[in-house]
Amino acid sequence: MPIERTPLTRTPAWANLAAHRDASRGAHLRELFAADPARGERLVAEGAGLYLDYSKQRVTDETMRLLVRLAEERGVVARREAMFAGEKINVTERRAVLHVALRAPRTERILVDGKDVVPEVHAVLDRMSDFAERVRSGAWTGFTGRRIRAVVNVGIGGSDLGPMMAYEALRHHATRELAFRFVSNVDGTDLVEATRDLDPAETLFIVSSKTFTTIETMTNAASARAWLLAALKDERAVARHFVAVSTNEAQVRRFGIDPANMFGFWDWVGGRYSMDSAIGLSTMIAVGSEGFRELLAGFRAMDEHFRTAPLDRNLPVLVGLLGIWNTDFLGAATAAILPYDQYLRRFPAYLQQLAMESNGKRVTLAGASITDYATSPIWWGEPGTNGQHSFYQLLHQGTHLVPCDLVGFCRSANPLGRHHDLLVANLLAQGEALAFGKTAAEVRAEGTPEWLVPHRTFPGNRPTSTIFADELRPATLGALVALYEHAVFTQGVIWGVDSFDQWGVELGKVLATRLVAEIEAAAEPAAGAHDSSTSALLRRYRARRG
Ligand code: G6Q
Repeated sequence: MPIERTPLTRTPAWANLAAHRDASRGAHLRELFAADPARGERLVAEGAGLYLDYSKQRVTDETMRLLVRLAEERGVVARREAMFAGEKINVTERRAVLHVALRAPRTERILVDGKDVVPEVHAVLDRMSDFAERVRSGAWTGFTGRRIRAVVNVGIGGSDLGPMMAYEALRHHATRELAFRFVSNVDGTDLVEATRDLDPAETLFIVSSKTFTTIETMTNAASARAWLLAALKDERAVARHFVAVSTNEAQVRRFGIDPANMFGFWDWVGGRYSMDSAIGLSTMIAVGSEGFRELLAGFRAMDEHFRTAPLDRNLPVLVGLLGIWNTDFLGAATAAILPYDQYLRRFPAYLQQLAMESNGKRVTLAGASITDYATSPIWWGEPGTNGQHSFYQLLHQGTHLVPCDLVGFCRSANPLGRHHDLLVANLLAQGEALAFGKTAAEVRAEGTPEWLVPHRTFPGNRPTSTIFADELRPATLGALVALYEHAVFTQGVIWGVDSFDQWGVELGKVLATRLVAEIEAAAEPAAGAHDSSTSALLRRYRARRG
């Protein structure tokens, strides 16, 4: 059982940060920039092709020094090394946490329980490459000999959000010869709509499930199988139209998928950290083996940066620490991710799982309740500029403090007239407006009537970070995802939680299993089986479901 360390809020660094916050309360970003003309060039860091400008965060050099001290006191470096060394840092599940091994070069050695896992990683990657290229070229055909035209990934949570986000993000680099669909919800609508216009003879299903027991995925996969067989009327068709990505060979076999068509991974890859494992098979089919390897190289570049850059210039550490500052010292309950790139439109959904399932915890590694500090903020977001015409009002003038990460690219994948300049102008303008606002004096100077002045005033002092990269390529996406993976890791170490378990999703699953039995049973549910609200809803549903 892990031994409790000094409680976070009793560490010297935490106390110093709280005192520093109290002493510097009121310093507005307007003043910070006015007092320090070089601020916008100094409070920046670069790594793995990403440029981070955090000068519009409400921090000073002293804040950063104290935050780095906090990372040191909390043992971020030792924990990082333990992760890279394959130690079982997921303590509640007694597992190593080695998504970094998924992007390690062939020459590296990473031991788990005395066994080097790198050769296995590359063996799977090579099999994936072979399969992906056969699907792309048309060499892999469906049961009737027709080439595959549509790839449907069936998975949920970590087995869906990563591949779905990556496909959207890399669409520009993806083959247009194939359609890609992602089915996750147990709501039959998801599968029905995804397959409605597809031809079963030309459709390949990738059943992605680490455990191969997840109710949503198994239900969707069974219905997909029935859809296929209704058209092709031969059980042997399953072998040509279904492949599996899983760690559970026995279950894959039971489903009827030939283990020769199974791509494996390992218990040391967490679901939300698995988009660069075989779970990325759909991504590889979309962007090709080379594109996927470029994606891995981007992840790897950020891993190397995370491992070697000094803490005060280390992007994931900085992003993690700024999040702690905003959440725990400035009281921000949420954080927004605002990608100024349409291809990243599902990145907020991906990041929600990564951050909130990892650090949405209320006990420490040793099981002590966390009562005097906040853990993960609520992440949300939409791509710019769309959000500007909806919720940005609250960001600028609402009563909540919402730190934002603005993500943008210097070159567009689809240069079209002035579009990209307009897009980037908006990104820059929002960062500026959020930081500096518009004072009442400025509003008055425009001749605004006095009664309207408060409405037109922008307080500013709203913190943002800007993440800029040259262009959105597979390597950039890898670096961006790894940036947030390691930022979430850094925060988890500081908050003292297990970032790699997810016990919080269990209870609902157990209760749903019981409820589905009660919904489908002939007999009325026993009186008192549930609270009065659930019982009444259950009775109403049974009476009306038709
Ligand atoms: C992620 C979670 C969770 C998981 C899904 C799917 O970290 O563990 O989102 O990925 O529940 O699980 P399977 O891949 O086992 O179907």
